[in-house]
Amino acid sequence: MPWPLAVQLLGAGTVPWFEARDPQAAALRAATPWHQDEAHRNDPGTEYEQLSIWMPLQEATRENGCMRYIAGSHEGPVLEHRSPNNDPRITALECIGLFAPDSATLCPLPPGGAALHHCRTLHSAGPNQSDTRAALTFSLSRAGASRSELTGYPWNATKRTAAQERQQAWRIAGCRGRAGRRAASALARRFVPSAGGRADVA
Ligand SMILES: O=C(O)CCC(=O)C(=O)O
Repeated sequence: MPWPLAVQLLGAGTVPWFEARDPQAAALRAATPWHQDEAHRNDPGTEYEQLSIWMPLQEATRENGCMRYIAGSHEGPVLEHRSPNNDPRITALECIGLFAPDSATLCPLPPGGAALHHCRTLHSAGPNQSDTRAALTFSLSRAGASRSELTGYPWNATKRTAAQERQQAWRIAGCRGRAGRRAASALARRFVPSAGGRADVA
């Protein structure tokens, strides 16, 4: 369902970008910081056409942290962001650019409802003061035009999240694996079977 909807809005070539579950259970009462999803993009050189579909798994109210949006912000630039508490291990970003949080539109939703936002829409979710709160986010993106002058957002250069560490470890392991395979086939080339079937050094 989210995919055809996103294709209608963004056009052909729209593909799933990420899915997330936002639990914000009772133990996690803090608000989701104000941010623009595009600030998370770390694939420089292209324009972004991305939208997110946020679906609460129960009624979303002010008390359990419904979404809130700054109307019209999708038409502006990506404002400055940083890692919350300046901690690069945190995946979230918070907007530290100039905007008026007091002008936010709250978006309570009934069960089964959904809210859509563009990747430049400034948004946040209020703190959860209830004992249940869960939501799903489906984010979809269309390949934007190539623009070499778009060099990426500086706050992403210093991120060191657990996911990035895992990816890095996986890449290193992958390289070792390839290097290992190259070494193995080089060795295999040096050992050619002799007429008697015994492997000899060539
Ligand atoms: O559910 C939340 O707390 C925030 C979700 C969000 O920021 C998003 O879907 O982009």
